[in-house]
Amino acid sequence: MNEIANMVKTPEELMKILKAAAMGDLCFSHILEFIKPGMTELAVADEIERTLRKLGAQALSFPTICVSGVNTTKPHGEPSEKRIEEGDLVTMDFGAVADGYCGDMTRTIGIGHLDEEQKKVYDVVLRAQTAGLAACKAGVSCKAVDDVCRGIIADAGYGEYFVHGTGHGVGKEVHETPVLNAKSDDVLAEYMPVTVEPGIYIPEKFGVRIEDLVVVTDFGIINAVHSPKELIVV
Ligand SMILES: [Mn+2]
Repeated sequence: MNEIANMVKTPEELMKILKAAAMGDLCFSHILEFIKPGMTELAVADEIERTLRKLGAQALSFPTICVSGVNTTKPHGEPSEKRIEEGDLVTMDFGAVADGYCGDMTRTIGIGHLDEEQKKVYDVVLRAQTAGLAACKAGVSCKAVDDVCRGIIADAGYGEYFVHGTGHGVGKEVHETPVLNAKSDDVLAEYMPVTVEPGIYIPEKFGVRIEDLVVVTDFGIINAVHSPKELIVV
């Protein structure tokens, strides 16, 4: 098991993580106004990074992901010169560093119009993510949280397409312990910041991921991310 002292954060550290997350929310609301069909993934990724820096980010938690259409099938795809088109899903995964601590959030949105399968998969990921958040509480095993997300996605028939773990701790580094996956023996404790980020990636079609960064407490979570999660089509 990983060292609990490294996973539980002080109030001062948690405030810095909340601040980084707040920058992410402001950035996302700007991007919803900014993003238009015809823009390249790289142009939108650049705008995300420019906006985070303008908000006061001292650095980025990791290179921004902005992928669209078939590129959303790669969970950690890099933004390309591909233009964002009507009918695309767009997945944006990004984070600001505030006072040395990382933010991390992901939202997937639609452009113009979406088909029934895209909407259905979005709904499954959202239900898995919501249930995963509801399962997080001090004393609960990280594997149990992963099981909750994985179970909902498997029951919907997409189990083979959830190809990564459910989440991770966050701090000075964007990927810290605990690890929320099927093999983890970590247990959640009060004041651990963790992400919950299930996804479904259907080869040659599209992918969806939704990620929040939350602080675990004895009664549940305090969600540091407030951006909407109902399906947004711009
Ligand atoms: Mn993450």
